[in-house]
Amino acid sequence: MKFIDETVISVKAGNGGDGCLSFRREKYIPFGGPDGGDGGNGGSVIAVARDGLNTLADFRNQNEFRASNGERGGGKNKKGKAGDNLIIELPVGSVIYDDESGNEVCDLDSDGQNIELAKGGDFGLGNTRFKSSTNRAPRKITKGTKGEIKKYRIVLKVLADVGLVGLPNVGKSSILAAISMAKPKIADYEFTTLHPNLGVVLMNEYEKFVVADIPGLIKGASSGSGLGIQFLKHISRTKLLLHVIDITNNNTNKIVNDIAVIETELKNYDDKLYNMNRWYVFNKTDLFEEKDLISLKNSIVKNYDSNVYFTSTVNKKGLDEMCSDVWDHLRDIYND
Ligand SMILES: Nc1nc2c(ncn2[C@@H]2O[C@H](COP(=O)(O)OP(=O)(O)OP(=O)(O)O)[C@@H](O)[C@H]2O)c(=O)[nH]1
Ligand SMILES: [Mg+2]
Repeated sequence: MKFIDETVISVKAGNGGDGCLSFRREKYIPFGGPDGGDGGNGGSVIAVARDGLNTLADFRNQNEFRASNGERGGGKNKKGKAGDNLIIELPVGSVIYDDESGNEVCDLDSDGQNIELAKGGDFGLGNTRFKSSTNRAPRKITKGTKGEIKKYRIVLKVLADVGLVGLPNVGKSSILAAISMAKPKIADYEFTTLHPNLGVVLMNEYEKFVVADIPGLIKGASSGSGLGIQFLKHISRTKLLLHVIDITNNNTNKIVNDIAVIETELKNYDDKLYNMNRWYVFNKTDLFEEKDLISLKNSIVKNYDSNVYFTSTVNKKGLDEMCSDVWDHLRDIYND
């Protein structure tokens, strides 16, 4: 399944119009002075982010865009008409990369945000501009400059509804794999996940939500430890965080401390992310005898006042209930 839409576009800005070489020709004035006007600027190509667009599909048919050239200047000091800018509308969430260098040029993440992709050429000067006391009949003009030609790769980030966060090795990717069709790498060591993974959770034929699994965070991640916290940006626009905790060690103090580590890192990243709805997912319950699990649940749950789930990706316990609550929660938000 492909979640990320991608396209390459070529853009060409308009050339600036040349300056005009002209002299006044009027009855009874034999040696009219210079009257060549300036050219017009070339049009630029500009990308604008628009809410309501959600794919890059339109670009499959058209991937070359040209803004119009500026016109040449005219006699009687007439200025050439400027070329029109060409506006390309992109969905919010489009990230624009320079196709040659691979560098990110812009992340269009709000409606109306815009960026110039190719700058129109500057106008050339007409010969009137070169008139001076020593040269009353200049034959000099300048040409308009060329519009920029560029190539960009545009990647549309699919926005996840839900983000999975937690320490490394707690089972985030395993949960994503268990509830969606995604096939993230899963292994028994820390930092298995190096890049965010997305998965679609199908509730029924028509209803689904998108979950993002990001690399594990550790203490000090906000000051660069481990893989850092830059991946949090991928979940900063989700509606709900699922904080996954490994309960293998069966030690309430350790579990409470582990939770605090992640909460500190979220807070250090951004208050908005920290204050987002966050539910707790205590994972790896299959490693427990039923009675031990019950006493652990009793000692943990009282510490937290948001939703709490006890799950296992081995026997799939707790996951259906969690997904169904997530779906109800998202529906409430989106239907508002
Ligand atoms: N027994 C048991 N093991 C699990 C469960 N969920 C995950 N694991 C194991 O825990 C280990 C880590 O799982 P991952 O899904 O890679 O963990 P992660 O949180 O994505 O780890 P990072 O990507 O490194 O942050 C793997 O060996 C999984 O098989 C579970 O419910 N029960
Ligand atoms: Mg992982």
